[in-house]
Amino acid sequence: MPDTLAHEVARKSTETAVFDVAVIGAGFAGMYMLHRLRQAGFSVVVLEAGSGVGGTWYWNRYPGARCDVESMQYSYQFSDELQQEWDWSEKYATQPEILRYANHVADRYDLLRDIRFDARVTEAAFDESTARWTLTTQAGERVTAAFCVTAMGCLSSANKPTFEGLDSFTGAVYHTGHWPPEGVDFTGQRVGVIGTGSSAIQAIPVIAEQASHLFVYQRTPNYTIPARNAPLDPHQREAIKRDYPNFRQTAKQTFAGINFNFNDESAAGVDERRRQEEYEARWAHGGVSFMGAFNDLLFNADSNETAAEFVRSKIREIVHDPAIAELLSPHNVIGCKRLCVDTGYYATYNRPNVTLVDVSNEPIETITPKGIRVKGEKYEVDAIVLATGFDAMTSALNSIDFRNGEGNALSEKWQEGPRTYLGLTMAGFPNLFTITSPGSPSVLTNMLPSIEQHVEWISDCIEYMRNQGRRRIEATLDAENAWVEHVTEVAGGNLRSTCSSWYVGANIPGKPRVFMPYIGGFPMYIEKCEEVVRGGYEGFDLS
Ligand code: NA7
Repeated sequence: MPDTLAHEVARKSTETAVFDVAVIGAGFAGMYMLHRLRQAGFSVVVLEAGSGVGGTWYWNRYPGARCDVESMQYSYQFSDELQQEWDWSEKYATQPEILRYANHVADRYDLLRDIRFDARVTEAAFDESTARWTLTTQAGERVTAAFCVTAMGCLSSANKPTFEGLDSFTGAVYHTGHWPPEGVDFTGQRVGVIGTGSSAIQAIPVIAEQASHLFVYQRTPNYTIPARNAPLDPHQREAIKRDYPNFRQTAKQTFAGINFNFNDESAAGVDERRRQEEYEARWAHGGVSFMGAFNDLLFNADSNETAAEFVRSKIREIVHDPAIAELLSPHNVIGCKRLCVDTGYYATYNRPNVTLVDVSNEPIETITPKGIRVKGEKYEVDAIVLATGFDAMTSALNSIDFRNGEGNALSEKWQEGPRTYLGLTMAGFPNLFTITSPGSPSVLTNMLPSIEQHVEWISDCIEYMRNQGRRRIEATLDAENAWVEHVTEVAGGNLRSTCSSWYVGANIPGKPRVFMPYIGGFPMYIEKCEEVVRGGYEGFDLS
């Protein structure tokens, strides 16, 4: 451990403040990392680009923003008092409620005193002679720490495609992932939404109710399942709370770390009547558990097609105009891109003030001062909403100039795609830990338990080093190579690696095509992490 007990200098000082651990990001990962390390007696600073806690839920304030994991599961479990005292109001929590929860946690554990807001880290350099990281923010503030932990989220770096003429547009332009905190009232406005991913699918029904006219520019349709959201029944909520430890434990034993009813029959092994019955029940229940209808939906293309066709039949049932229904119907593998969850999405296209514009064959031609031009046709709009997603999983890390002791950049190491050991560390970058990075289950699981598992692993590791009198830890290249090979091999057997999704970086021109998250399942991943610890941090050099 570092020679000094950390001491903080005044924020505006020109001196470099000294800590045991520097954490980047104050979302759910950074907040728990701070709490856990502080409990273990370490001095910690958290550097956060935003002006408040909450990460994803701080930035994504677009209309209709909600979590697609049920609220009783999308919450911390590290403290039973915390999970007992908080009452979620709906089956799926809204963004404002999740942000209130994040602030409640920050207050409850007195986290704010160690978080520096409006502090965007731009550089991080490791010094071999001291075995310490020095982090520099955009404002020129510097901190040094024995360990650096990144907690920047997987979907935090907005993808803003370059549309010709966008700068000339005289109205307002918003990105769903950087929504103004004060909100936007579209009443009486003509609005253009570009994109039909998860964010757009949540925002479109809400914007359509406000706008005088809504134009939706769709390049690729997506599958979405009704949420069937409702206020939480207090009796049900209390029943879960009484059984919370078991409830959480069962969730950890599932592939995605989420409790939902998984049917262990194969779609290929049952008849059409049985398939329809199961799909109907799942459609009526709502949410992502639709993909748990049969056990082979992500492994057998024919089985998958039965589920896909069921959703298309629902679209045809809901949407009155058959041509619009066809345009809204995806023909790729269902669940390959992340399944969306909506409230009234398809029915929104029956409204007279909503127009679906197909940009699948010909992209948006140009943005003009007054609107959007597609195939020679001009659509006058007052505001444009870019619901164009994120440069997922790698961009937040690559946006910081991480340099190791030899001056080599992390972005160079990742030029051909991300390479990590367990999605937690990288060979060549000592004393650097990354929470829910590529190579870990992260976005394929319920993020909260995944975050907690990473935070606890990292914290235990740093404690172990202190107890053993070690100052430097680095993943070996062999261990990293073996893990990357394993991650790639597991992905190969799953239909999810076959389509052009952000999981493989396909939404960003020029990004290397690598299936980034680990798709071996949460239990298998936890077992691997624990095995590494049991083996005395197998695959790491400690000195
Ligand atoms: P997504 O799911 O990446 O969706 C982005 C959407 O924007 C998608 O429909 C894209 O079409 C569309 N897009 C991107 N660039 C363009 C251009 N240049 N022209 C037209 N349309 C474009 O992001 P979300 O924010 O909705 O959701 C991200 C995750 O957050 C989601 O998976 C959940 O996990 C929560 P494309 O499909 O690329 O043709």
